[in-house]
Amino acid sequence: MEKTLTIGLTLFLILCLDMPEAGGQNVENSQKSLSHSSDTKGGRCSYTFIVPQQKLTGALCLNTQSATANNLEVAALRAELRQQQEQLEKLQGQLEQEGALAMEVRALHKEINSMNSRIAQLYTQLLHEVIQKKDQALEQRRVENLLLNATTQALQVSSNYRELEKKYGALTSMMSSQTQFISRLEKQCQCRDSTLVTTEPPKSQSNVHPNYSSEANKMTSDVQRDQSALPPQQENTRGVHSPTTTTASTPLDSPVISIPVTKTPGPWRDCQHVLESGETTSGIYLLRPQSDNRLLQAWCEQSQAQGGWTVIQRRQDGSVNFFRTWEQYKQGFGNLDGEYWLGLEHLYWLTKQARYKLRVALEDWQGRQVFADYDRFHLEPESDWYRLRLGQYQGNAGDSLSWHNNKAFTTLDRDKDSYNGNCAHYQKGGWWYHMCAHSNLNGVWYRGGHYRSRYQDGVYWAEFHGGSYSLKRVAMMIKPT
Ligand SMILES: [Ca+2]
Repeated sequence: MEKTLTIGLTLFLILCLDMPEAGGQNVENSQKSLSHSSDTKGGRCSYTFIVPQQKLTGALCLNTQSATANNLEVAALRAELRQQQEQLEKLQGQLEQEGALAMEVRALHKEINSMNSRIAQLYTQLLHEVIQKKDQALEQRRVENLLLNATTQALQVSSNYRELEKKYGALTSMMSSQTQFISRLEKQCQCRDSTLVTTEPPKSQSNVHPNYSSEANKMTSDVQRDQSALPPQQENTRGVHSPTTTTASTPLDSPVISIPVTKTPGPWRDCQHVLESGETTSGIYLLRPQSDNRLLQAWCEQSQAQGGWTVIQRRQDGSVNFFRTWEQYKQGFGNLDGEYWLGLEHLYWLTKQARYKLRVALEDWQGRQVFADYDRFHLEPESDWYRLRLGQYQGNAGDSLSWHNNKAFTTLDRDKDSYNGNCAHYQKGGWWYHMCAHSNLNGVWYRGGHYRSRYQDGVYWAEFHGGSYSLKRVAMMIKPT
């Protein structure tokens, strides 16, 4: 029994020496126990009970190597640890580098995104500019087309104008030749048989002025509608010449064509010249004022008021429309055997060659005849709009023309009057209007005297019958004083 205990103690001591790492306190206790046991070797035998401090489980490793080997192993482990730490540091360095790279990649991504956005923006802008340029190109093409159209139209108008000019020239030439032809015919007729009366009616004044515009014809229709019904004989005689007669007639008689037999063929300066030449028969004569190369025909009134009167205007049946343009009033229109207007240009040249007086002969629907004389009458040239120059009034009709003295002539297409509007437009005829009052012998010929109209547009002489009375017969005549 004692031997067994000794072996057990010895074994325990070995175990305690082999486990230096088990705990400092236990080692110290073991050493104490050992020294105590040694002490007991030399003396009395003693024993010690060793109680394990903790329960050991599993296998117990018993190292039989020496402490040096352990130290070497520890050193090796430490070296490995350092190596691993170095590797770890290296890896960390690499990781850091990779992190920087990742940051850089992210920054690059951002930049790429930004650039993409900018490219998209630039692309949109480019598209917009392209569209805008296309629009501009379209607009330019449109303007070019418009310009081309305008140019084409201008060329067309120019071409039409040239054609009209040619036609006008041809008509003028034809008119001139016709006038000369008529003149020759008249001379031949007079030379062949001075006792016979020619049966060939002369060309009417309207044929002398063929260049009436379609606009005027349209207006003629308009005015004709305004007038009351024309008597049947007017419809029959319009444009048709009555049989020729040598019977002297006053301007207030029924319209007849009269080509008097003359001792000389003319032309004469005016009807006073005709009378002085011994031609005492009233009718149509060929005239040519001094300083004027153009021939004209006019009715010479040789029986009334000592004769020698050149009739410049006549109204008697409403067969001719007087609502006409400036050019027509300038050249003259109507029928010499009926209603007509001699023409402002002829009047200008006639009254330029001497001092003339004017007689206005009027007749109402009761047959009462009156007159208004002005001791001086002439017109300024067209450059002054054929301004009226009148002398002193004398007569029994009342003075309805002095109001218009020194006034320019006004037509529907050339307003020269003092009124805000155009008197010729309201009163439907050209006249030397001051304002729209007192007289207009070129208005609408209303049947029966008093008329109803929106405007004062009848053939009226206000100082005779007022403005709303349209006279039956009217004639304006001039004669040198
Ligand atoms: Ca006016």
